[in-house]
Amino acid sequence: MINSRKYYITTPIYYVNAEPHIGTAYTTIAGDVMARYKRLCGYETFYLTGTDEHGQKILRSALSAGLEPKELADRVVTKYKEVWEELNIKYTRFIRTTEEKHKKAVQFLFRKIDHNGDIYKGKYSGWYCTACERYITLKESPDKKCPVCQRQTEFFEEENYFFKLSKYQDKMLSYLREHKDFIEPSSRYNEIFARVKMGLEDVSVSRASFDWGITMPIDEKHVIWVWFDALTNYLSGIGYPDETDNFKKFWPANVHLIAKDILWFHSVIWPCMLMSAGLEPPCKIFAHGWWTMNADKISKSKGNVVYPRDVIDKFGVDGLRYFLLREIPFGLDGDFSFTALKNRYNNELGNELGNLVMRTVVMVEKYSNSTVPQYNPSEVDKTIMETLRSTQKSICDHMEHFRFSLALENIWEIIRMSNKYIDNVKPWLLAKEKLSHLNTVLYTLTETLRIISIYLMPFMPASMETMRKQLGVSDENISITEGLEFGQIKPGTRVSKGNPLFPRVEDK
Ligand code: ME8
Repeated sequence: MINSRKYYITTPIYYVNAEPHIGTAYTTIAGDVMARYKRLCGYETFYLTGTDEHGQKILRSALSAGLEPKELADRVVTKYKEVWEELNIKYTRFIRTTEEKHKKAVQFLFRKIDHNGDIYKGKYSGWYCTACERYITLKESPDKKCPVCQRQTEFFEEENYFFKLSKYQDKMLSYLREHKDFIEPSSRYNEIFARVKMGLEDVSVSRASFDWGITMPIDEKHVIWVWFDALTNYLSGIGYPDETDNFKKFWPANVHLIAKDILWFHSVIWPCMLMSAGLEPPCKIFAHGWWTMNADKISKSKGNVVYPRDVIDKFGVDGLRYFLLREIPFGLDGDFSFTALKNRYNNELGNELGNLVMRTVVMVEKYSNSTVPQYNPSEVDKTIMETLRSTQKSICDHMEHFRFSLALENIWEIIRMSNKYIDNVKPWLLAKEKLSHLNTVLYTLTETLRIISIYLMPFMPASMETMRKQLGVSDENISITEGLEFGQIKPGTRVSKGNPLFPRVEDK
C-alpha cells in the first residue's frame, strides 16, 4: 500500500572518482526542486543522495592518485557535501556505500535473492567496461567499444556468481505493460520495452579479481558487483533491512531520478532484483538527458567539465539552478553555453523578474507609504485573475510530470503579463487622478508577486527568501495543495526595497 501523502525521491549515488560538476549538479538540483515542491504541497518528503565508493573504477582512480580507496572516497565526499550545501540542496540523507549499515543491507538482500534460488555460480568470459562497471555483449557492440561511453573494453575471464535476470523476463514485460508510466520520458519506455522483449541475459554479480567491495556472504573470495551494491542504496538509505518506520513509510520510492546512461540498471536489473527479494519496484524511473559541450557529453574523462563554481561566482547559485532547469526540457540533451546562460540571467531574471519586483516595491513605497493598500475586488483586472487561475493549474501539472522548463515558462507568462499591466495602466498617472484604482493595481501586483514567489521557491530558494522579505511576506505559512488563492496578502503589510535580486552581468 502506497502512502499517498509521502514522497520518496532519489538521485544516483555518484562515483567518487570525480568532483561534482554541472552534470551531477543537474540531477541533484532537479531532485531538490522536486523535493521542495512536494514539501510545499504538504507531502512528507525523503530526499536521498550520496556516493558510490566501491568497485574497480574507484580502486584504479585511488591507486593512480597514490591513495587508499577509502581515503579518496573521504576526500571526494567532503567535496560533494560542500558543493551540495553551497547549491542549497536540502537532502534528507547522504548515503555512502562504505557505511557498515549499507554493507549489511547489501549482504542481506544478496542472501534473500540467493535463498530464492536466483544466484548460481558460473564462468564468465567477456568484455568489461570499467568506466561503466558492466560487461558488454558483442550483440550490443561488435567492435567491443562500450555502447554507452564509447571507451575500449577489457577482456576478463572469471569464475563469477550470476543473478538469474532471464527468469524475470515475462514478469518484467508484464510489469512494463501494466505500468506505462514506469519509465519516463515515454521514448525511454519504448526503448526499454523493446530491449526486454528481445530477451534478458543473466548478469554476473560478483568479482574475484580485486577486493574493494562488499564481501559476498556465500563466498568470501568474491566481492559483490558494484551495481548490485549501489542500487541497494535506495533501500538501505531508508533503513532496510530493518522494518523501520522510515522504510515502511517510504518504500517503494516514488521516483529514481537518473540520466539515460544508467537507465538499464535502474529500469530492468533493479526491479528484477526487487521482485526476486519479494519487494515492490519503485513507482517511476525518470531518465533525463545529458548536458553536452559541442555535442559531447560533459564528463570528467572527456576533459570538458564545467564546475558549479565556474557559474556561481558570476551568476549566483540561483542563476545556475534556474538556468539548468529552464534551458532544456527535462528529458532531452542540451549544449551548455555561457552565452545562453548570460542571456537568460540578464533578460529573464534581471529585466523581467528583478525589475518587476523593484518597480512594484518602489511604487508601493512612493504611492502608499510603503504598505500594501486596501483593494477593491470589483476593480481587479479580470485577465490577470483568469491567467493566475489557469497558469497555476498548469504549473502544478507540469511540476508533477517533471516538466520544469514548462512550469517556469508558465510562471514567466505571469511575470510578463504583470510588467505589461504596469505599462498599460500607468500607475504614475492614476496617482494623479484615480487613487482607488491605483490601490487595486498596487495590491494586484504585490499579491501576484507573492504567488509567483511561492512557485519559484523550489527553484530559487535563497532569492525567493530575499524577495519575500522585500514584499513583507516571509513568515507566511504556505501550502499549495489546492493552488493559491488571490487576496491573501494583508493590506498594511510593509514592503521594503532591497538590492536588485539579480544584478546585471556584463560580460561572460
Ligand atoms: O553512474 N549530463 O555514477 P556517476 C547530465 N555510480 N547528467 C549527468 C551528466 C551530464 N553530462 N554527467 C553526469 C554512476 N550526470 C553510478 C550510479 S546509482 C545506483 C549508481 C549525472 O558519478 C546523471 O544523473 O557516473 C547520471 O546518471 C549520473 O550523474 C552518473 O553519475
